[in-house]
Amino acid sequence: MYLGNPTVHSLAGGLYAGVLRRSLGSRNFFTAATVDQMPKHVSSGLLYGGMYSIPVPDVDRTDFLLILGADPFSSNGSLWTVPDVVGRLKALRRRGGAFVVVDPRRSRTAAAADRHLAIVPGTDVFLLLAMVNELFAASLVDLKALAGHVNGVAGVRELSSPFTPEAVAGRCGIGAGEIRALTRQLAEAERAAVYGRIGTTTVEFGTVASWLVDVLNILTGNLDRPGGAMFPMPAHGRRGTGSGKGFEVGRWRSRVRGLPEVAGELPVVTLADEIETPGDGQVRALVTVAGNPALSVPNSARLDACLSTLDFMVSVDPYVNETTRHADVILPPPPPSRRAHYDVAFLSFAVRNVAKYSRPAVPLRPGEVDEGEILLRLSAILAGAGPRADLDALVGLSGESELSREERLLDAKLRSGPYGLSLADLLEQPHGVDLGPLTSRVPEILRTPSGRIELCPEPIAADVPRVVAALRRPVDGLVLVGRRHLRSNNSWLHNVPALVKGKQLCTLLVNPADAERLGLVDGGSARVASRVGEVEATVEVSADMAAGVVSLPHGWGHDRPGTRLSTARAHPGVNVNLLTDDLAVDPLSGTAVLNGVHVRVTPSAAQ
Ligand SMILES: Nc1nc2c(c(=O)[nH]1)N[C@H]1C(S)=C(S)[C@@H](COP(=O)(O)OP(=O)(O)OC[C@H]3O[C@@H](n4cnc5c(=O)[nH]c(N)nc54)[C@H](O)[C@@H]3O)O[C@H]1N2
Ligand SMILES: Nc1nc2c(c(=O)[nH]1)N[C@H]1C(S)=C(S)[C@@H](COP(=O)(O)OP(=O)(O)OC[C@H]3O[C@@H](n4cnc5c(=O)[nH]c(N)nc54)[C@H](O)[C@@H]3O)O[C@H]1N2
Ligand SMILES: [Mo]
Repeated sequence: MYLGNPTVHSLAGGLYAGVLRRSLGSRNFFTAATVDQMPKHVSSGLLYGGMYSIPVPDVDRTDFLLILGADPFSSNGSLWTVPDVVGRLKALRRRGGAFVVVDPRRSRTAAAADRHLAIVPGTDVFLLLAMVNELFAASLVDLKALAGHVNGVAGVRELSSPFTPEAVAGRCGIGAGEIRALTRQLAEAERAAVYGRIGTTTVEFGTVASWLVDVLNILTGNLDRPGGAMFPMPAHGRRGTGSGKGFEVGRWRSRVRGLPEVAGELPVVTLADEIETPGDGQVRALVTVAGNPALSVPNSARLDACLSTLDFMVSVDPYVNETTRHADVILPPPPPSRRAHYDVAFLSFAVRNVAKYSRPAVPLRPGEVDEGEILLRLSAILAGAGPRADLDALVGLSGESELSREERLLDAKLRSGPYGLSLADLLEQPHGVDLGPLTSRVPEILRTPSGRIELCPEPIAADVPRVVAALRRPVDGLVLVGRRHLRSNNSWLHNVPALVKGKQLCTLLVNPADAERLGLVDGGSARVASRVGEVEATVEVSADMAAGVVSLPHGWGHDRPGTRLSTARAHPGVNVNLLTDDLAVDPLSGTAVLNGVHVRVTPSAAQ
């Protein structure tokens, strides 16, 4: 089974993804997390004991924000539900605060920042380690209220010792003086937060970099306090007890490549191996829900080819697209206007604690089946209970109610939640209930056996020698990174005419000096090649791109036969994942390296 990104956008996905997984009863379970945020789950799991304990910048009360590898002006924030992020970051500057963006591209967010630092892709880990090093060297460490709740500070000091600002400057492209100044600005701000996203997770050292983001927040006393990085408390969540079992990875390994399990799933970079390789346990059938791995997974040409060899495939998806064209059966969910919504996933990462539920704006059409019903029937079939099983029983409900099944489940979660709300409360306030600004949660949120934050977890310490070795590796050649655009969302909005008209979105951004040297012209065509494949892309020469780095967005390449996406087909773009490498993974999280991919770029004959 493969669960894709919109699984976390729907109430059905939020309530039933776990039921589906349990019903499958197989270890061949994959999600988009291992091409996305899994490093953050692992670092949070190791630091706090819970993989969903991910702090978010308290943007409305902070004085200084350091953003790495994220472009919230385009993405709207990620693992950081921050409506009107543009307005909120403007307000931060108006009240005298500042924000700095670290990104190899002058993104929309970087252009609006107080400072933009153009880093070499994949090297945030060095910058962050040097900042930790400098905090200790300049005696700027101050845990404030966290003192007494943190183990392992001395261990972190030792791990950071080789990474002086001078040692990393040449490697990450940011001067030692700049690193010192940035560290001081972070440490001396009244209230500050560090935030990292895609450019810090889908990289060679994704877990170590994700961990360092939190280490900086902790060492400056900014974790868990107003204006720092705080843990939301959603209305459907549960308060913790202050300690627990902790978090472990690698409880089992994948059959073919021996990659470790993370959070009960296997890295999606190895799905093709599991389909291709004969033997006991070979994957011969596949369920996809809200996913388009034929475009979204590295070396996707290989996975795409594998999908056509399966004995059976069923997809829950509204489109016949690059992935679902291989399915024997497609089960289409209704569109957002005809479904109920409560944001199970995104309210857990919101900058204010809020709760909001909406019933379907318009009813289902005759014969249409709600996504919740689709997912539960599928679960019942997978579990061997057959298509006519009692679905209420499957989710532990009994008796009659005027509420829908999803409403009953949500009601139960709200009632046992921290605010004692009920569904009726949310129905009474259709615009949402404001539960106030974020509040401090340490130590209640911790689920480590020690009941403390484990700042220097053993699996991470064991990965740092790999970082030390990489420090000595020379920087050479061109590297490829990704980007997002406001008018697009992964692969699934390109069939909407209003969103794809106008300027072409899928272009290869190239720095003017690189273009000149390589003989590329704006609007011309370039051949981009990597270890695994090549594509021909339209060139956009742009001074926003750092020299030595090129950028292509993902989710494009809608030129495959057998899809039914007429609008997308007219604006196909190219699939960047024909270039990304399925052998390149962050070993601690099994997450793909999608940024910092070595490529060769030449003018194409078509030019
Ligand atoms: N090179 C590169 N690759 C990347 C990334 C990158 O930055 N660079 N980003 C990665 C990231 S962060 C992610 S999250 C993944 C995404 O990877 P996927 O989740 O595999 O891909 P999406 O393109 O999001 O496809 C979503 C699918 O869900 C369907 N869909 C839309 N709405 C619904 C719905 O309500 N219900 C159901 N059942 N289906 C729906 C769409 O038709 C589409 O088929 O891609 C990853 N791949
Ligand atoms: N409009 C829109 N919104 C979206 C999406 C979308 O496709 N479109 N996708 C959604 C999804 S699934 C996700 S996961 C989120 C992602 O949310 P973000 O992480 O904010 O995503 P991006 O806009 O891709 O920003 C990533 C930035 O990292 C930079 N970068 C690349 N490599 C590196 C590196 O090595 N170091 C550093 N420091 N920076 C690097 C890129 O240049 C880019 O500007 O967005 C979500 N929101
Ligand atoms: Mo994502």
